[in-house]
Amino acid sequence: MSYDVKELAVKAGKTIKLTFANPDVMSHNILLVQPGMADDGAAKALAVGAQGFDKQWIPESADIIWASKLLDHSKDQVIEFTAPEKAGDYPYVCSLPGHHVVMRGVLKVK
Ligand SMILES: [Cu+2]
Repeated sequence: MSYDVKELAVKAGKTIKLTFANPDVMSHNILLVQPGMADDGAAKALAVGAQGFDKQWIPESADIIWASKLLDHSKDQVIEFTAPEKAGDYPYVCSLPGHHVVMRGVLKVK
């Protein structure tokens, strides 16, 4: 249970195309959040509680820059986004309960 890519580097403001594929038997997602907000995002996701799977474990939060769908085994999603204009380390995390502890990485914006 982890992302095979734990660090990505991109230039600020560039258009990025990212393919997120899930070869695992469990479902996973990926959320890009503001610097330092990985644990907060995961905590907010946990608070979604019983509605978790309906909401794909994506909480409402201004700190979430984008989120993938909840991907089942062997599914993938192409995510196109504009890299943040502000340089920094932007964490990405899986918001399913408990996953964020090990399922996380960093998008380095330079
Ligand atoms: Cu996960």
